[in-house]
Amino acid sequence: MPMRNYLAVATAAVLIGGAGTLLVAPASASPSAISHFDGGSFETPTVAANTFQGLATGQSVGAWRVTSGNVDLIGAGYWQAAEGDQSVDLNGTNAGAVSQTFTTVPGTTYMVTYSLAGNPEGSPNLKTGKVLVSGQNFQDFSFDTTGKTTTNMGYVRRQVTFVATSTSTTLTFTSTTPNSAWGPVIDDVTVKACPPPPCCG
Ligand SMILES: [Ca+2]
Ligand SMILES: [Ca+2]
Repeated sequence: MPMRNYLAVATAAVLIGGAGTLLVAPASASPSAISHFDGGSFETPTVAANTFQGLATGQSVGAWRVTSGNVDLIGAGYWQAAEGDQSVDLNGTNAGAVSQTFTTVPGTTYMVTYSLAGNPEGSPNLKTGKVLVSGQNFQDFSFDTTGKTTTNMGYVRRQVTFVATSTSTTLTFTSTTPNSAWGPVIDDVTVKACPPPPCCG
């Protein structure tokens, strides 16, 4: 078993090395491939079914990072996800935020779409939060959980567009629901570069 693992790692290293050689070839390539937007459905890491995991500031949720307070990563079956199995309660035991930094092309318009609901298990009924782009407030959102349940979350689809001003952009979802363990819920975040106008209907 240990030897098999060793061989697998060695093989992977060789393959990565080969790909690296190809990437290096165009000497004039732009210098900024930090990352691409990823993990918008919050499916990794996998949380045990019918449970959730609290994550504090500085901890990772796949490609995201908790950047203030704390959040809960909700496992399959605990409540309905908008896409896949998992979603995020932006209030862990109190208001939190998740952020992701990804590569962008300055001057290009990007469309962010996401699914929004609220943790139906506690007050207040009206959950509030914000979408920030590189620290600037781009959208206030709210969701009323009146009549919603864990099996009828009532997700709505929202969108925000921004024009990139830098080779990297940080997208943040933050709760503004204070003094509560039951916050806004997000899932299925996508980021797409828009074609030249008119676009992004
Ligand atoms: Ca999901
Ligand atoms: Ca919570």
